[in-house]
Amino acid sequence: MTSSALITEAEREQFRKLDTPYPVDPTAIASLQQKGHAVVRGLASADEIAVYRPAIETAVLKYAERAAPLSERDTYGKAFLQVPNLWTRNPTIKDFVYSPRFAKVAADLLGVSGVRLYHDQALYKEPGGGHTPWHQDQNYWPLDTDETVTMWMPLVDIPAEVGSMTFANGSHLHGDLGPWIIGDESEAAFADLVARKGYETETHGAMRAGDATFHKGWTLHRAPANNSSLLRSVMTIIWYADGTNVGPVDSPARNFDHQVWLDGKEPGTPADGPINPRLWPPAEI
Ligand SMILES: O=C(O)CCC(=O)C(=O)O
Repeated sequence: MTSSALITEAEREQFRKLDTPYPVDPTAIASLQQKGHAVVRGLASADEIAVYRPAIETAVLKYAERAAPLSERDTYGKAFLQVPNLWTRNPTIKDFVYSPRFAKVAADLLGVSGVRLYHDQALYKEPGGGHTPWHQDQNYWPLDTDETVTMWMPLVDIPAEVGSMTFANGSHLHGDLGPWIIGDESEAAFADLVARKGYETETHGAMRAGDATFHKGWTLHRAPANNSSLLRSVMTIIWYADGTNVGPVDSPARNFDHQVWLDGKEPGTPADGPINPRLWPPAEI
């Protein structure tokens, strides 16, 4: 059974849970730890993606109706349509984001016993969409840990000419590499830093729907422009190690995240607010 149009209600229910285990290859764990990123192929099947993609796509395209034309956006705005915390708005997407399979893979890659949800976001790079500038995610996150990870999963097959992200190997081992949040300045400053420090760069290239890359919060990364006619449909989920405290709120970007994603909880107290559920181990285990 391969065509989404042929999925019965019973099969839809079966694919819905995304709770069957995925044994993580030790080379992927070593790659995440040493290089700061890893690829995990076939983490979700084509049939599973067929269950979730319509719900995610509908939410993103609804948001896109309010977006300015590409030509009127800045570099960050041209990079993608960014729609966060879809799980709070749609029960089907909640099943995807709450997937025990995905959360367990995140915990295994990080080498921790449990993870909490930071947030999800759809990142759809439109045809003609610009490059995603070099940046470090954790500049935005007031979390008192380095044990953070993002899953980046295409919901369509992505050919090499569209491309997936490029990572600077080992950059996560140096923590905060500069104050730049994503934009023209971060692209220029981090491109210069990658060249000066001699970081090797690596991409996992073409990806199938349901493959995923994982990268740590301090890993420098970027993505190429989309010069094709394909809508690059990607869903992401970010987790951090269970037991993490809220970290310093020391920049406007972190102030925003603190209020929106961490319920404004006091720095130094557990990051366990109402929209940061522990997803591995699941509550009943
Ligand atoms: O999707 C992209 O182009 C970039 C994604 C990204 O930067 C991230 O998931 O941290």
